[in-house]
Amino acid sequence: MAGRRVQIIGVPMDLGQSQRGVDLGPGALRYAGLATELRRLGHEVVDAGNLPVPVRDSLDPADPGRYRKAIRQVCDMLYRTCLQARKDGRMPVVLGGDHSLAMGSVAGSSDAGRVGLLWIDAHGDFNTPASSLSGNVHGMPLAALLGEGDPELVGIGGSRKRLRAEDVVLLGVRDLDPAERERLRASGICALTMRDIDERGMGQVMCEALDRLAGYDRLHVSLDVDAIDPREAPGVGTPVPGGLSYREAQLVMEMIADTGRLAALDIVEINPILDDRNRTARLAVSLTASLFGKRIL
Ligand code: Z70
Ligand code: MN
Ligand code: MN
Ligand code: MN
Repeated sequence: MAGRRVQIIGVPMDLGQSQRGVDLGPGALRYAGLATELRRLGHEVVDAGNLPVPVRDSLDPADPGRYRKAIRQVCDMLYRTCLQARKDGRMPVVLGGDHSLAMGSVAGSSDAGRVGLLWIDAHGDFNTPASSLSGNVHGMPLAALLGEGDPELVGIGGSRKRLRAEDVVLLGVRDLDPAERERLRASGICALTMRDIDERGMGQVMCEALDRLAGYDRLHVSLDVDAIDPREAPGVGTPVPGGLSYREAQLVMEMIADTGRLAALDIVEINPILDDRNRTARLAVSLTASLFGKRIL
């Protein structure tokens, strides 16, 4: 795991949801020392800065499309940036921003060939405009990556279905909208819920997750920080009780690191305005260190 070449890409986008402050996530992660920590572990890190993202206040708040055009443009740009990073031999580490950015980053990963996706989230993010109660695009990116929902979103990075259900494992799920839940059940996606973790323990649940992704040389990890319990990670827009403990989250990262197959990482939905002295970003940096090979012994 040591000696990876990493490219940090900030995406200060808050257009996919309604809470203000998620656009400040990239800065919070940089302040918490993300690059320093990765370098300390022996990785070579380039910070490419932030992509230009329209400031919400500069857009029409009554937009019936819920900023979908702007989100699409940002995701298309992120897609191209991730492709270029890989051409340069660098692993993208994408700092959100809200989870709608994954439509761009995962599209970039899937362009390089088969990729297994581990989507760590309290939510399913498997809504379409028809199933969504909120209309918020950050509840839709996983569906769009499977080719479902608004063509504007499905078409990010060039129109095609990016993933099949069997390429995806969801981890940490505990909050689904009614129609989203039925969609997820019908999809065939492997969803490992908090109940699975409670019954079987995180070690065994992660063994199953990695078994299911065993056939993939490259793993994309999309970490929505609201997967972690709000007691440890209060700085998120939609806290849901009963999440991953600090130790469970670290174990997830350590077990992925052991595969040696990490190909890309998103860290999304940190809201520094709602946080307690940047605690949530500091936790995310600590988890990233485990994912990049930091070991206890
Ligand atoms: C809800 C919706 C969501 C993240 C909240 C919530 C979606 N299912 N995603 N926080 N990261 O609005 O679609
Ligand atoms: Mn999410
Ligand atoms: Mn979430
Ligand atoms: Mn919810």
